[in-house]
Amino acid sequence: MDFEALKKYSALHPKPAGLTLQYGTAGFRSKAEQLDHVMFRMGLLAALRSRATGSTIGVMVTASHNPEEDNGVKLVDPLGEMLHPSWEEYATQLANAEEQELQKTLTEICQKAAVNQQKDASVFLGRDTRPSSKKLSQAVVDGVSVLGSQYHDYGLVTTPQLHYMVCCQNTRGQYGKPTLEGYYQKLSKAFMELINKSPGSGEGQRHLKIDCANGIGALKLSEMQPYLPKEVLIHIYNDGTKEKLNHLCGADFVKVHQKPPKGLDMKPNERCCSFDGDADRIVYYYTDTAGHFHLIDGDKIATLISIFLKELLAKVGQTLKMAVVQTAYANGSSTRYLEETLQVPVHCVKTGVKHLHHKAQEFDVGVYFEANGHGTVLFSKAAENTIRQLAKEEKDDAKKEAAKVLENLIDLINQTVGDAISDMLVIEAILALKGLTLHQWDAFYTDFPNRLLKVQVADRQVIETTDAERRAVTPPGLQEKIDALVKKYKFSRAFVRPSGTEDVVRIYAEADTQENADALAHEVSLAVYHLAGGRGAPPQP
Ligand code: G16
Repeated sequence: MDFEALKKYSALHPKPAGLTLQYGTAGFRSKAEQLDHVMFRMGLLAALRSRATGSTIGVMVTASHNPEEDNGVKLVDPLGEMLHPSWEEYATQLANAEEQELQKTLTEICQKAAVNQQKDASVFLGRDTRPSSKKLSQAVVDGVSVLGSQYHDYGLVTTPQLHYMVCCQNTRGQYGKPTLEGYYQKLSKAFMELINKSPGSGEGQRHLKIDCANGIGALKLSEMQPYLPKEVLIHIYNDGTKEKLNHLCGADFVKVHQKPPKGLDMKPNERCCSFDGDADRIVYYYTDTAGHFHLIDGDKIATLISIFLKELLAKVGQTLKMAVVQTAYANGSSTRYLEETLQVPVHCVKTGVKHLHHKAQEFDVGVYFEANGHGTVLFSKAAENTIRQLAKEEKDDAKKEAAKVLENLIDLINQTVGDAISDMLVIEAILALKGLTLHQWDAFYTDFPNRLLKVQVADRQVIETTDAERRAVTPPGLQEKIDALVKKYKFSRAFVRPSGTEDVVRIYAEADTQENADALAHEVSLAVYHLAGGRGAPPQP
């Protein structure tokens, strides 16, 4: 390591003394002006991680669903997964080391993680459309370069595209070509083959309105459009030319507020969906003829995909083990439907794609979705090989056809991480193949009335949770209070947890009526405010 160069470059990206930031649910997130040193240091860390794994590592500059003024960084591991938890700790140490401790901290990480500094290193970079992203991404380049690592800067890409590139690179092209063209070609080819099999194929066009949250999704969808079949007409809204990123639009806004985004005009029964700021989440919605808004969130997406996969797996006659992974935010009605009606095992894990992804890897076919629309499907290598072999060699025509559909799905799904573009195409293909309208899909089950709220506290880390975040362990008395409040309402539950991407505590409540869910969520938010050091004025109903 060239410590002189390190010192020189680090001085160009100084750490504000005393500032500490935590590696959160999906990397670091903060106000953009606080992040220059974090980016430089994550460039350093990516180079070390690359040497430790002997693989290319990804660095994505984005704060996803957060406001435009924020920014953040997500690190991508060799197969396109989120950074391994053992390295999250190193990331936090490195980000928070004061200037004079930087060299020592780096040396310690190299020792603990047995990094061979003679090895080559390679880093892939990407960034979202935030005004601050370009400069912050240059800070990553400085960090990567000062440790002598190679890098390839993809510039503006969606987060899942970067995950995809990293996986393609490290599997030496087995997963696909590590180029945007390769991504568009692989997905559109699989999509085309699926759509051509649908009963309505050739009978006119399918329209879909997409709210791109004024973010990167708009750019990349436009690029992909020429690759898509003419039967599928996508209409892009909130493309970032007029309004601010994520402002009153995007998947997070639609999910939390349960209402349409600004800037997208909806006619009854039109198919609409929203991406989030870096296009790794998607939710669908429509209004009925009476003008009522209907949200189809990640839980319903998981259900649609599970139904379809279960039918196909039954047709190919394979006893592949399938399961669904959710978080505590999953609507109770979805869990019940999956377990009781569909008879698919469901597992609940902590919030964060890394936790869902990890659990889903335990099954032949693991479907994971957060209610907020972040999710994908994982196929084990063995399951994928079996399916591909059946698609090629099976004698029974019906079985062979089902295997081919599964094979196309495997190619269409971005198995590295939740991907709004890929998920949208998967959903469109399933709806077309099954001849389903959004109304029919929505009617699979009825969500229990629910409410999501946020409360600001002085230090959100005072709340510690257990049981996949469904119970609070600290501060003392909070869980007892929540239990007492929940008892007041029928068919109710509630939980609280500190966000790992925003400076807030999140509150979730379900009850028998919307009024009761709202009341319960409000009462729990007051309990958090009073027992966990609320900031500002108490929450209002
Ligand atoms: C990230 C994570 C998601 C998580 C979300 C909210 O999404 O990737 O798994 O659900 O943050 O996390 P929290 O409740 O801890 O703030 P994104 O789309 O913002 O990167």
